[in-house]
Amino acid sequence: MSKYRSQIVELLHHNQHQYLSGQKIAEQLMISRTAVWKTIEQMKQQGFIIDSIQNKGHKLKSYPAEWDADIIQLVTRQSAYFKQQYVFKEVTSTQAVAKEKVLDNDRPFIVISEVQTAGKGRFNRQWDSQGDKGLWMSLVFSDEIPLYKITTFNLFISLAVARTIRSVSGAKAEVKWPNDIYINDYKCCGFLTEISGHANAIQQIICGIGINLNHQQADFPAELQHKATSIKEMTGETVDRYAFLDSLLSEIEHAYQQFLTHDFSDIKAEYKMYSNIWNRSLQYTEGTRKVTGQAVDILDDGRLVVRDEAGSIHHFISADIEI
Ligand code: BT5
Repeated sequence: MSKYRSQIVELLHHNQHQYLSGQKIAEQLMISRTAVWKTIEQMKQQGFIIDSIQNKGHKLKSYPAEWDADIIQLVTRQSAYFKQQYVFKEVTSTQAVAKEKVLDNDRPFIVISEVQTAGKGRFNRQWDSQGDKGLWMSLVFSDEIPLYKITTFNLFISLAVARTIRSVSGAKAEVKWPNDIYINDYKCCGFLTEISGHANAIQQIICGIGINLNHQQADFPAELQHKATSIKEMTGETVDRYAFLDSLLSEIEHAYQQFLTHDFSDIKAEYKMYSNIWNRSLQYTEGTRKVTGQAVDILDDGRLVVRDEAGSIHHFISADIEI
């Protein structure tokens, strides 16, 4: 791969509204015009759509369908928090890779993969993660956090994901307590939070997020077709993965700072407005406990309060809810 690729990607990325001449690129990077031309030809072969017109120059029209490490680096470079990213074509699970990397990395980082061959949900369930359709990523947060706070982490993050989907696509994304995002009662995102630390405090949070961006219904395996959706399926518009990632990271960073410095009670009113479980009778399962009833509140520590059909009150830490 050309050693000038990342610099040329950056120049074209920042000048998408205009043609940049080979001469200008060569001068800016202090390289030969032949090197520019060769690199651009290589990029085209790798899936970049670049309009090249003689005497006018080159204009980037669209990105490769697969995640491109150079563009991810440009997007994540805006991040005030995550300073390192690992981009893969295929892994078993970004969560598994993040857990390996956390052993010798005490700074916040991101793991993204095009495909996961063994993406996982909670309790070792499977997460369907096909190539070039979604965003499969693990975020590693690295701060000393008192143990009692962790029960509200998912609530802050889910609000950030729902806000991003709404602002980028206009789709009415709703939070399904404790760790899913739904659109029109179909699941389009799930996440999984794991922690490492010692007896009194958490040192790292490894948060795996899966978001269906550009699937069509037929792309989902049969068993998911009646319950999964993607943003594109709901809006009809293809989601620009890089713009989405950019917005998502800034929403998540903002939510994470809020999580560190505020209590859940400060965002509870907004969280409740984004939530899709109120005023409906649903089935709640936690371990062997099954309750049918209506959610009536969320406590400040993140526990859900459900009133069953006989009027008794139940508290849940992390139930599965059938919608
Ligand atoms: C979750 O678990 O929803 C957490 C999913 C986390 C996935 C991310 S992707 C990046 C990172 N790396 C990983 O390996 N995992 C994380 P849970 O609440 O247990 O829901 C799992 C259930 O969701 C499955 O049993 C299916 O019914 C359903 N499901 C599986 N794949 C789906 C998909 N792509 N879209 C919607 N629903 C899906």
